[in-house]
Amino acid sequence: MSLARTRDVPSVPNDLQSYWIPFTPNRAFKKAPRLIARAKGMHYYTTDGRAVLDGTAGLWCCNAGHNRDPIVAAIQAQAAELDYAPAFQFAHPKAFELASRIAALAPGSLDHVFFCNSGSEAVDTALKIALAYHNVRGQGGRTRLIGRERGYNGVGFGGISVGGIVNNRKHFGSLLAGVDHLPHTYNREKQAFTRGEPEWGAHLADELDRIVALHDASTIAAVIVEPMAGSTGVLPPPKGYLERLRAICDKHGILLIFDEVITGFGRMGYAFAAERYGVEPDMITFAKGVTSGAVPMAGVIARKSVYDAFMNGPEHVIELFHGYTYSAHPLACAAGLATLELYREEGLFERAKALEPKWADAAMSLKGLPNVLDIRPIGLVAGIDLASKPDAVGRRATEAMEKAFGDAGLMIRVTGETIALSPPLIVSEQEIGEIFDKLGKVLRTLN
Ligand code: PXG
Repeated sequence: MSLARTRDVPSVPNDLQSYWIPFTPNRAFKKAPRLIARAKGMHYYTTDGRAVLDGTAGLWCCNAGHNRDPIVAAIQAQAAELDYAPAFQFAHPKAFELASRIAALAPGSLDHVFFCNSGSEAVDTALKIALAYHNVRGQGGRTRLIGRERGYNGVGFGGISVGGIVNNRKHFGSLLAGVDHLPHTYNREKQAFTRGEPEWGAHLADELDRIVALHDASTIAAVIVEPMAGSTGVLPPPKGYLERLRAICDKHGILLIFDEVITGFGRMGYAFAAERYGVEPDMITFAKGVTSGAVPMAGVIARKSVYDAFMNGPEHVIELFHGYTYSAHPLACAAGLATLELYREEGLFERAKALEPKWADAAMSLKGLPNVLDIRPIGLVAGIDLASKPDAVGRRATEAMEKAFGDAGLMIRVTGETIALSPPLIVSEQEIGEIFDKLGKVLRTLN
């Protein structure tokens, strides 16, 4: 069957059936597909040639804009020079170069980089490093992992266990044992229409003390939170919240992990949100923006003290039994180096910071439109909550996404009844105006 089939392949029509599309209602999509053929700068172009303004940097990843010439050239040159080198027991020069560059961007003593290929792998890697860290230090009883409600930490078993999204958890059995969750920090009554970090909510960090009192610190390995929760609808941290989490972790010898898969590489106006908040976690997970989405790449940045804890014992023995075939893949490293250079040359992190007030003003201009319940701008991100139709949660926001793409020529992202915007950091002031004009028009037409 297989040989005959292989020969037949050229005559098989290109239909929509075989591809099982991730995180997508497949049957509805295949009835009315949204297909993207190419991209440049701030725009996507559909297969029928329409330009679509990218309000989301793909899936929060194309921070430098699309198909930027220096990144394209770096990937092409790398593909011609070295396709692949074994990631274990061997290495190639660009892996070291990129690790050094990332370490230089990270705050304080976060200075060792472990490479992965996706945010999900980065999260599971950080959780495993946390468990192993305590183990090698003689505290193997520290096995509990603490996440947060409404957290999105990818789709690996570790990530969905510490994550706080019911749909990502409910079909997949009992997940990791020994996990607990902090409460999320969103309260519409106290925080609606806040620009940036809300005043209310820092006290919710103290829930960690309650969790420690319940389980005892000697059983807890790590706490993982997104500094700004992106996927579940843009939840900025309350003022002082992350500082308090850090202090409680310090008090009890618990590692603090910031999941910066979305917040890293300029999204919050800094290389990492840790810098924006002046809070140094023990590990940072990153992905997406490191290559501006051009090649899959991710990783964990660990503090020197975390790395050093493993560097005991005989020197010929592997210190951490973990890694991926494609850790630090040459194409990804080349793309990463070119991307970081572009961020530096064009000052894109600083640019995001400078644009933040204008971005927030533009986002807030939607206040008062039909069904708009809250708007949360922070960095170059905004979450816009819509009122749900009775018995159809998420339907109104999905209609907004369909109309934005189909009629208005605007890419937006939807999660539940929240619209999330996160344009490439090259967005101009005029394009910011365009994004919210187009979205405003769409919101006025929804029923
Ligand atoms: N952590 C965080 C904080 C994320 O946002 C992941 C881990 C997992 O990354 P990978 O590369 O395994 O997908 C993410 C991913 C959305 C959306 O629209 C968000 C993500 C991915 C796809 C869509 O909110 N975040």
